[in-house]
Amino acid sequence: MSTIANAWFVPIAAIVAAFVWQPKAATAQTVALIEIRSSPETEDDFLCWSPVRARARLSQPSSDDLAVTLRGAGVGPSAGAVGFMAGTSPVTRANYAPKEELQIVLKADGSWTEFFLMGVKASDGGKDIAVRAELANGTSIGQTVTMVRVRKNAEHLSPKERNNFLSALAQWKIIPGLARPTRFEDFFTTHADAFSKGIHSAFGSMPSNFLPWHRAFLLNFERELQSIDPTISLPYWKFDEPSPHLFSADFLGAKLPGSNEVDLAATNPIRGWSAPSGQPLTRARAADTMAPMAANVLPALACTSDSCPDEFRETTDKFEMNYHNGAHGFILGWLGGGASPRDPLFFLLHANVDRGWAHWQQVRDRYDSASKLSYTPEGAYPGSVKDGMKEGLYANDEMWPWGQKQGNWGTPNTTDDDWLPYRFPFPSAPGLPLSETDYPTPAKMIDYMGAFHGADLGFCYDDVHYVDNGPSGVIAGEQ
Ligand SMILES: [Cu+2]
Repeated sequence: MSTIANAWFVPIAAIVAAFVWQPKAATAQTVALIEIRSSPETEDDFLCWSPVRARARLSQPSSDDLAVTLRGAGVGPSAGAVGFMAGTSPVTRANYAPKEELQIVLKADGSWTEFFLMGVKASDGGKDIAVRAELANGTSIGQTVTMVRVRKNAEHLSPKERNNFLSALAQWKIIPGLARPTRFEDFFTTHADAFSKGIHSAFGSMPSNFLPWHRAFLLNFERELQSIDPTISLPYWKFDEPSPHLFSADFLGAKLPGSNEVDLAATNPIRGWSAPSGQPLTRARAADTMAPMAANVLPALACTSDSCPDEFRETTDKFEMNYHNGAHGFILGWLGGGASPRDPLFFLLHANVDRGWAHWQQVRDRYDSASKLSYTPEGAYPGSVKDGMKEGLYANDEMWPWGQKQGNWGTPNTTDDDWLPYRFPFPSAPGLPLSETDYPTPAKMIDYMGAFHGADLGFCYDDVHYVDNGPSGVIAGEQ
């Protein structure tokens, strides 16, 4: 009688399956909503390597929960990629383990199910990844798009990325004779004033906030470029390698033979780049075929747990005096003196110095700003200059020009109390920390990936990942 029993069993099973697998949630009216950084805005849907909170829900209540698989689908062969982690308890560097896909249950009552999302492969100049909720049969019932927006080696930018960057930069091109200074000129003036207040420690033996101040300065610059085009990230000039693409007429310019002038192609958006006086951009040396200071630079920018300095103090001195000064001194021209931030290469040079700091932080695990291994001086300015250090240098101090206070700032070993008369409101970015009222301190700049405090600042480098093994740590398949 087993045949009869089986004949009955199959249709019953089919009816049960139909009941279970065709809940109202799968009908045309009900879709899955996915929010990155747990907000409905899409302006904040940009990722770096850091895990960010995300969530999904059914668009309307249903009779049953619905199991879906979250998966990232790149558009095109050079698209970026994302990883997923389950749950709501914070992801740390110790438990970081992104998966290619994640099964979650969308609740029948339409409430949110939380998870974590992180970049595992950089995007190519735009939002090129769809994060989808798929049914068991592969049908997508909802998606949102995102970009893994990371700072890349300028030498390897795609034509699209290069053009996006140059086109935004061109909006700040100085037009000689124009009465109103451009935003680029504001950056130049600010750096010049900061220089005179001791932002570079070359004036004495005291520690300086050179690294965190420039990290904030670069982020300020990058966020304002992103307000022109949100797909932009600041590229870096990897100055220990030849960079013929970067130093070409189609990018930041090729030095003309026998002259210090820089050739920019007729189609280059920044063609005509000049000082307010009309003086054209000048560089004394070309970095297209040779690697400046390769022997000197490489050990610091690619140091290992054996060769990286242990403490911040030694690290910052090396980065500033040896590598940063060396790179400026190699190119010369505008980069060799006080006009240096008038050459856009300044920002790419400093991005590489900052990347070197980020690499050191990664190798040594130096994200805890309360430790003098990560930064010194720790704590906040004690209200005394007996130790020769002033407000603005300590980990928890506000830094000019972004804080509420002005002047008497960061000048070691002097009684100078000049007050600088203006401040920059730090530009806010959708969904990210730092703003006009949440101004940068050294401590906030140190933990830029949120490795210690949990909130990333919205930038990262292509080869400095959230954990040492980086995207190669992605585990294929379901969790
Ligand atoms: Cu510099």
